[in-house]
Amino acid sequence: MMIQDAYLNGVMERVIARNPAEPEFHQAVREVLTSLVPVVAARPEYVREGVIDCLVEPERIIKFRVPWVDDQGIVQVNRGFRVQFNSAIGPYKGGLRFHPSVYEGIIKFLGFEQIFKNSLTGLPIGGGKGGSDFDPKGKSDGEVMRFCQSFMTELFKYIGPDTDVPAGDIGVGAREIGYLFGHYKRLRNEFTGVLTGKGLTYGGSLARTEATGYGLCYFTDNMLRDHGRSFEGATVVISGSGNVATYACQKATAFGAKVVAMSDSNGYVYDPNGIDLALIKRIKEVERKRISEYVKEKSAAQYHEGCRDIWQIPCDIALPCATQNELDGAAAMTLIKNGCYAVAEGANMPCTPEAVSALQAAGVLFAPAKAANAGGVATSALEMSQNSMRFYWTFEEVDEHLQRIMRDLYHNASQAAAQYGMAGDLVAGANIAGFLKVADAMLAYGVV
Ligand code: NDP
Ligand code: 2IT
Repeated sequence: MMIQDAYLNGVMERVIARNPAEPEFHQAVREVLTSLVPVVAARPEYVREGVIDCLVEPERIIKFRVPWVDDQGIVQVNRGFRVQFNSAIGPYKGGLRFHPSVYEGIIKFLGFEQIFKNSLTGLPIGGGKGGSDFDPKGKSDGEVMRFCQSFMTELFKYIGPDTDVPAGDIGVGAREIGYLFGHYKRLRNEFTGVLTGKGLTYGGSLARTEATGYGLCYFTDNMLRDHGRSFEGATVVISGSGNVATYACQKATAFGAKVVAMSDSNGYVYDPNGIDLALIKRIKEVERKRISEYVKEKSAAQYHEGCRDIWQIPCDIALPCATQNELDGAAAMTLIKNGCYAVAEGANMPCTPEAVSALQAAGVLFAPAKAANAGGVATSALEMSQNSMRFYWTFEEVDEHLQRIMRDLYHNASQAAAQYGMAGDLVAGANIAGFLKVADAMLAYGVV
């Protein structure tokens, strides 16, 4: 699909030529460039000064070998990445993903998205992302520890509390952050806030664990209320059963909704009585087992093999919280047919471009990931603030900041969309509002 501006279309063609075989990165860039068509018309200096050409090229990419020894004494070799995409408005900030599907294109797409998301939070954080093709599933704690230590043995050279501050993402939770932080501290002989999502005994922030899922529901609540709706009494389907999905389920339920389905990469559970979140947490967080275990203890619930069919369950609100491109055009048509009136992205880029177009064309309220899941990284930035102060806020204080950040973010994205002639289009609004702050900082620096 052509972008309706010759200059932006040329940028897109160069991105494809320079980054071959990285479809997720192309997808993320195309969406942003498409949103920028009215911006370059109104502000030609961004084109003249090369801001957009710089924006699509990472400042730095670090790629490294990660050797480690498994429980059988056999040497395993994985690949590690850190993409330091843009530091115009603050130190690089973004999570680490450990999943077998990770390659450079995935980390680039996530790092690119992170630039705009972090800008939207209103806090001083640049964009970065990292990870590895290591699969923590089925590994012992000792194997995960040895992998994390080897990963940090290389990564520590490139990060720091004022340079680059990683955090968690898929496959990286409290356990992995503990091993990574402990090793960084040992290598540098320094106790600094170099990672976020830390445990509460060693510098973590209250409410960071809950923040992405809670923030997603705060954002969605603002969007729903702006259109005369609410979570109260709504039926909700949530994909995934990890960090984001779990706390989205908790907050949606607290807002009066009934969550009837959740999933993992193998399949989904449907519980007409409403998901028992304590049971999900026990299975996924404590026992690290498959979600299919749920139906062994819940006779009214059903398990279906295959996670993608979760969107066939009728719902009012859908919250995709698992992974990229998990909700395609056909799934969007099914949601529309079943009367779904809102979709909010908890995962990064979970809806394909075809799904987004179909949902928007049908008048379904659509909250894009950059805006809707920004509560996680925003609270990471609050963790950095607390580390700098060497002081901690209460859960309620952090949660209040988070609620205000998500409310402001919703209004900023809405207003930017309206200002550029696309009222109601939060995809365009989030891309434009996120872009403007970063682009103006880049303009101020000149060519750097
Ligand atoms: P977790 O590792 O805690 O959970 C991931 C969940 O998604 C699991 O249920 C997992 O199932 C499922 N999943 C992973 N890969 C696939 C796949 N290829 N197909 C189907 N299901 C899959 O990760 P998070 O909850 O942290 O992250 C979920 C999403 O949210 C990601 O897109 C992430 O980038 C995004 N995100 C996370 C933030 C955070 O603060 N953690 C912040 C903002 C966005 P299984 O157990 O079977 O692997
Ligand atoms: O996608 C994301 O925003 C995250 N995984 C969280 C990043 C962070 O630095 O907290």
